[in-house]
Amino acid sequence: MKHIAIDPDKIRESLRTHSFGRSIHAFGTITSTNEFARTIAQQGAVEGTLVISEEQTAGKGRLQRKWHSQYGKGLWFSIVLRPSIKSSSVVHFPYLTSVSIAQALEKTLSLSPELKWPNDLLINSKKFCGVLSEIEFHKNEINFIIIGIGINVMQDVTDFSSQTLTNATSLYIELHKYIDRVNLLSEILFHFEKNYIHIIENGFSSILEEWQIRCPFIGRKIKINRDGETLNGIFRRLDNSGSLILELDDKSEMKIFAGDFNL
Ligand code: BT5
Repeated sequence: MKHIAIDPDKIRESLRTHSFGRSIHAFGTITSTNEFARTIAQQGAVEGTLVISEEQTAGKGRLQRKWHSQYGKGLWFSIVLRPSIKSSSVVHFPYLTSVSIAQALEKTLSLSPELKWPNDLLINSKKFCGVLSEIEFHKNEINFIIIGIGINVMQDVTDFSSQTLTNATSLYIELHKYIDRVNLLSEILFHFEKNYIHIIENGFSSILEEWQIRCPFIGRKIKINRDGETLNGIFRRLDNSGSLILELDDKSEMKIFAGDFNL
C-alpha cells in the first residue's frame, strides 16, 4: 500500500467549511478520483464529499486526454456536488471552480493565476492546474456533479521534461518554496464552498465577472479548434450563458460553447 501523506485528520483540522471536505476518502494510489467519486455519488455520497489521492494511474483530462498525476507531488482531488439548479447552469461550474482556486492562491501564496478558457489555470503562460467537471442527470435534472481538480504543487522541471509536458509548471517551480498541500486544499475548499453558496442564492453573474477579470486573453486574437476546424477571431467576453463570444473578421459575433484555443 502506498503511504498517504495528506492525512485526512490533518485535512479535517484545517477545514473552515460547513460541508465541503467533511466526508473524506483518501488514497495512496487510485485510477482516477473522478471515477471513484462518481461511483460513490451513485451510491448516495453526500454533497461536499472529497476524494483525494497521492497518485492517479489513469488521471483524466477532457476528451479522453490523460492527466499526469505523479505520486506525492500534487493535489489530485474530486468533490461531489448536488446542486438544485437548472441543468443548463452546469456549464458555469468550471468557471466557479477556477475562480475559487485563483482566489485561494491569491490569498495564501500572493500568486495571481491567469485563467484560460475553458478550464485551465496558468502562471507565466504555463499550465499548473486543470479542472474536469462531469455531470450525471436523472430525468433531465442534475443528479450530481463531480468536480475534479488537478494542481501541480511540488514538481521540479525534470518531472515535466521526463513526461514531455512542455507547457506545464508547478507552484514550486514558480515560487521556489515548499508548499503545504493540506493548507492549500483547505483554502480552496473554503473559497469554493463560499462561492458555491453564493451562486445557488444569487446566480452566476458575479463569478463570470470574476473569471473575466483574471483572463488575460480577452480582447486578443485567438484560434479556436472546434471539431477539426479552426476559427479565427477576437475573444470578446463570456456571455451570461457561459459561452465564449468570438468576434469574427466581418465583426459578427459567434457563440462558442466548447473547445480549446491558442493564440
Ligand atoms: C484538464 O483537461 O485540464 C482537466 C484535468 C483534471 C485533472 C483532475 S485530477 C483529479 C481529477 N481526477 C481525474 O481523473 N481528473 C481530475 P484538459 O483541458 O483536457 O487538459 C489535458 C491536457 O493537459 C493533456 O492533454 C496534457 O497536454 C496536459 N497535461 C496533462 N497532465 C498535466 C499536468 N500534470 N500539468 C499540466 N498539464 C498537463
